Amino acid sequence: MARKTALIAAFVLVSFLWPATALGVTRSGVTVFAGPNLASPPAGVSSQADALAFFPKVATVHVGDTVTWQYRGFHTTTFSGSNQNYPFITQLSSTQPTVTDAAGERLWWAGVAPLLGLDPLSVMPQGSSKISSPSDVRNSGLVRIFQSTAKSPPKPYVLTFTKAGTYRYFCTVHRGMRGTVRVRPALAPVPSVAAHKRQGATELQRVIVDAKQLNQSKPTTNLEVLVGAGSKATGAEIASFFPDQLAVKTGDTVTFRNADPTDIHTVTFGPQALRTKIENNFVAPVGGQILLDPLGALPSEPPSAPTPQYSGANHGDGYLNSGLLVPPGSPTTAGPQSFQVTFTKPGTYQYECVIHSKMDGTIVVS
Ligand SMILES: [Cu+2]
Repeated sequence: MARKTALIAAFVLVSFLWPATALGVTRSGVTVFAGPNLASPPAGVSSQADALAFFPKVATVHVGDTVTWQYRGFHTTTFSGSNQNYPFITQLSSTQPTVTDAAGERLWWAGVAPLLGLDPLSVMPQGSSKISSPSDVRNSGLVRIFQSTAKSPPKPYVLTFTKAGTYRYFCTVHRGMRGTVRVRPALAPVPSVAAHKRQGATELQRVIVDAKQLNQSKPTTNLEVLVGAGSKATGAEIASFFPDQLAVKTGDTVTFRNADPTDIHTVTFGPQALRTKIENNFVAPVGGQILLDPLGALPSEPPSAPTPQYSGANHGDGYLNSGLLVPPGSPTTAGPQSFQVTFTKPGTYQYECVIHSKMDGTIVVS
């Protein structure tokens, strides 16, 4: 008994002499933010700006420490082990159902195009709350984001690192969004929690500088609209059309081009109620799977169709959709990067990206 007391006394004494972290005892762990902390964007930064990055990008902790991820956007924390091929959107084995447009006609994809969904690997949490090797698979999953509301933000993801090593992770939604956890032996020096916070703030400043510059994006011709803007280096993204208002003449063909290397977008014309419905249903659980609404994810015209002519009455109500436009630099097999429309009738036509809220545009045809 006395021996035990002595041991405890020795431990307490050592605890005073050594920083608690050096002994690997519980301490307040590092927090990594997935996405920005821009509750109100700073002056000069668009409210459509986002940061597809982890802050800080590198966390350095001791063996036995925890790292906590907090989500400010549609992101995951995924340690994929040796499987780097983590799909996000996936083609399912069944085909698209019959959907009719406002004119009562079947859209082209029924029974032809594969059903599109989110891959369970990306969506579902995987593994325990401890990780002991960089080859272990752990995933925060997207479920926590789906379950969150404006009033109840996503639950943080907490992992305890039990062995030294360099652990790399990414977001399955935004593959350019990567981070590292360096786990050091108990006595090795590591930056303080406060130093991690400062580093995160410095990295966010770089995003803000980029975001201000990206907001000046301009197409090279006056018949082009840039769909989004982004920087792979910092993860800065502006979910806007550049320009968001374009005046053209009857007969002009406008090219909408994804100029955002960080993300996918759509160009979707149609009445406001339809666009809102597609946006709200874009990702929806159906019978145990999470499916993408074909009205948003697939082009409204079949792949072999010529450049669509837009009169404001297409498909009975003015519906016309690009489908998913992939980021510049994607392999050509990933899908189209741009979408062309010839405007055949004077009018003011609203469109939007059904993936990003308030990513809206107008074409005025005279
Ligand atoms: Cu978008």
